[in-house]
Amino acid sequence: PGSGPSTTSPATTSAPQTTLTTSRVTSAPPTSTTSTPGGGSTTCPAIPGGLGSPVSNALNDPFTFHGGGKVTSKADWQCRQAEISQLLQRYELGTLPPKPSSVTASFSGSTLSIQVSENGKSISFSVTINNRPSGSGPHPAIINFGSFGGLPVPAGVATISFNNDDIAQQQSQSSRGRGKFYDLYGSSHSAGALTAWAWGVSRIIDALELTRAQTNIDPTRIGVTGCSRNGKGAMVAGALEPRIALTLPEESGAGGAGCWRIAAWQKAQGQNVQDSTQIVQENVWFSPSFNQYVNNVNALPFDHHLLAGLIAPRPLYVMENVDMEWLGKVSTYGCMGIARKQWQALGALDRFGYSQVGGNSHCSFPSSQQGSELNAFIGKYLLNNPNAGNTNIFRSTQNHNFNLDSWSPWPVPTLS
Ligand code: MCU
Repeated sequence: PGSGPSTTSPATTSAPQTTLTTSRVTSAPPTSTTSTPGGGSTTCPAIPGGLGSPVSNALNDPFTFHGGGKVTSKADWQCRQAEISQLLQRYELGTLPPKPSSVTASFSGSTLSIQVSENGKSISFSVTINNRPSGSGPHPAIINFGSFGGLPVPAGVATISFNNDDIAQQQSQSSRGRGKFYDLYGSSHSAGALTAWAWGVSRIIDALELTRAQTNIDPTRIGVTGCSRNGKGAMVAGALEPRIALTLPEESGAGGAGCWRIAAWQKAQGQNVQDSTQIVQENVWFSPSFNQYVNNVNALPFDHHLLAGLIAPRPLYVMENVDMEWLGKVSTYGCMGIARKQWQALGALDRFGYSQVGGNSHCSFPSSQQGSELNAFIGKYLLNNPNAGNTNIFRSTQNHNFNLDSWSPWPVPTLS
């Protein structure tokens, strides 16, 4: 009892698995110049308009472009990531603005002050840098969202406290369009809070690049973490900001490490899980543009395995809690188990971790994830210690009887 669904394949729904919508733009040029997540630009297939993908309760194929072509190389993967980012922004997250025209920063005591101007408007915010290691450096740092949870950060790594609510509020529906991001871009900007926070993380990294000599922090070795709603934020920041070197979402659940389709299926089995229809009522984490799809998530050209895939092959370590049904424990297990196939395709399984344990209350980090998991990820990817331990992790203390392959009925290529 209570051990999750016993069915091992996607729920049978009447939705056909291979029907393309008719809204595809056929006159689009076959290629376009795209900025890839790594910051370069390359010639990529044009992104057709419309939902365009098969309506399917199985999770979308990461290795097929929106227009139907196959992803066969690492260069293709960069194009596919740029496309997935655009699709997520269009239908779920809202638009991530480009780097503003002016970003300046100063560091004094432990306070990093950041000023941003765009289109004649300005905002400023600050973050606190604690535990700056002594020694020559430069040193890595982990940006921690807000005040929930917090990871035990090992010696040698500074912590940066980011008051994400200052950038975009998250009290309730009434928080829509409130916070410094919206002071700069307007209260009707399409970005939901998760996107606005990711923008804020990007400005922190801009500021760290400008103040290297003062902070002695290495802007190429920055991790990001947060728990629960702020874990969703950490996941989206890692996905949208390629300068993040290590992404560490803690108990992010639905809207973070969970997939909409799997949560919908769990809910249909009678489980008390947060799903897309509820989450947009509760808060303003997503763009208003997502509202029209929350009852029809099988039509989306992505799910959160592809959000995670924006990070691949950068390292990602996802922590979840088997005791929290609301977060969608089957959904995060399945979603991340399938996300992992993207690191597999890139020959980077030692950069992907999913660990789901129990016995701890929500956002109180359990010691069972510390020594051999969290410390291994931080050691290897922020402290440059190749012998920090095993980082190829996929485990849950509960057997969910979840058939990963039947929810991902596509081949995994080897990309080179
Ligand atoms: C797991 O994150 C959220 C969850 O999505 C909400 O439904 C609930 O209200 O709050 C969680 C949270 O942020 O707890 C601190």
